[in-house]
Amino acid sequence: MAKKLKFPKDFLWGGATAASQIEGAYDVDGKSLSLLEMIPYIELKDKKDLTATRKLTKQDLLDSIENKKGLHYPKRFGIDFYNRYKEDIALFKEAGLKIFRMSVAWGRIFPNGDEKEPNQKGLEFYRNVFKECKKQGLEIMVTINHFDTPFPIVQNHGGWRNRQVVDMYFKYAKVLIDEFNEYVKYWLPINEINLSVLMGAFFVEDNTKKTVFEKINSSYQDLHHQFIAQAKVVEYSKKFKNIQVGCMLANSTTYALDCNPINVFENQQKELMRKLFYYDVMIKGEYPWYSLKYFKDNNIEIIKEKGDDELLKNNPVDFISFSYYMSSTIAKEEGELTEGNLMKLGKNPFLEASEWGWQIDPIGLRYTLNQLWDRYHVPLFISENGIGVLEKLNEKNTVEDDYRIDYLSRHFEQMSLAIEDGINLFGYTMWTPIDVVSAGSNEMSKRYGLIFVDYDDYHKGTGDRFKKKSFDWFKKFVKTMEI
Ligand code: BGP
Repeated sequence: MAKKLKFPKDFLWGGATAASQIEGAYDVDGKSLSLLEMIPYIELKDKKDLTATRKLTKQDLLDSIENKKGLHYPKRFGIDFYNRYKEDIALFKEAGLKIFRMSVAWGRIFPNGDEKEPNQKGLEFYRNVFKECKKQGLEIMVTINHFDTPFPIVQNHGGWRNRQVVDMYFKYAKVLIDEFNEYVKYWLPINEINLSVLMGAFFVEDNTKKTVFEKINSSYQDLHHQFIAQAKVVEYSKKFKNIQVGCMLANSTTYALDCNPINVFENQQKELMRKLFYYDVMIKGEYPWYSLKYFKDNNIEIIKEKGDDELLKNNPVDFISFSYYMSSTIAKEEGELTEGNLMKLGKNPFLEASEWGWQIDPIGLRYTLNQLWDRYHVPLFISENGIGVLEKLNEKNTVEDDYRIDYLSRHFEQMSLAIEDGINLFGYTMWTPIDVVSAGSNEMSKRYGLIFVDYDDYHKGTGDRFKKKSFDWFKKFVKTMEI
């Protein structure tokens, strides 16, 4: 029997994408390459072991510019949204989406970062996309920087480590807000701010560091610059009545592996710097006490400019957004680890995992919403959630993706319960309404969409779009709230 869920009438149901994973047209109309477009597709023996895709040297990146090795760079091609956006936006509307989250490619607007004037061709493309969304009645959420910092900014200016990049970013962000505030109500300055420094730094330096967190450790200065860049966007947004700015984090929900107090304490402590630190800075507006101790203990010195503390204090975000895919466990003595993630943490014997080792935990979403609401009392938005699966079209030109319907239903149910708990959750954009190139493993095979796209890992195929079973299911769900 169908179960009817309770959601507010104006709840924003939608889908999320990112420029480097959908657009293609990497060298069209003046665009520069981003770091992500310089990572080749590598066939992995074990899909869950992503380490091979992480071993690029600076020379590999330089060779990729003219593709000296004849490799395939999937994010240069995406799913050809650059040319097919009208068709895609019409499908999103048909699927019942009320909001579309997308990102702008910085390299289309300021290809080298230091130009005085923006590239009009780039602005024109996004204006056309936004107009199309409005025509279809879709609300828009824009991520200003979704991992794809232009390579010239990294190569010539050293990336986010250089304070001048804050100015380059802010000039870019201001242009977007000035040009598009009438179309775009919701703005996310930096995607997954707890990972984005990494996505830039990963490939060009610090390849000696073993774990993701060792790398983040060495990147707190870059992160400080991103916090400042974001606060500047919040400050600027106050000029406009109709727009809101949110943060965006890769939410890491962790539990103690068991009730051994040693493990419970370990989880509590790890959670501070792994997760709450980021929210605390962006919502409470200052570096929290435990981070100061952490920096001292680890000899980390953050260079601040005069006025930085006030800027952070005066400009907390309007809402919290986060991606939620999985949860994991923490123990003092590390046990068996999850697979396929950038951040490998402990397995949970009570949870099943996707083919890429991501542990599926709908109740963890309700837990997370409760935790964030309790700590911050700021409106919440789930900006990514979904499941990546190996899929093929069947003879009826569709995909019977009951597992996706199950995944979504179970998460929606927990969201509705969280709203009944009293939490202000105002929207959800699934990752993703349409198959895209994977951010982490750079393949097409890891499909998340309600819509199947006929490209393989080497961008071979017609590129045609086909509705999966979940497409009709979602469309009906948005109308009836029935799972
Ligand atoms: C998030 C990113 C997205 C996205 C998603 C799924 O971290 O913001 O860009 O792709 O994860 O990850 P993947 O594509 O690696 O499966």
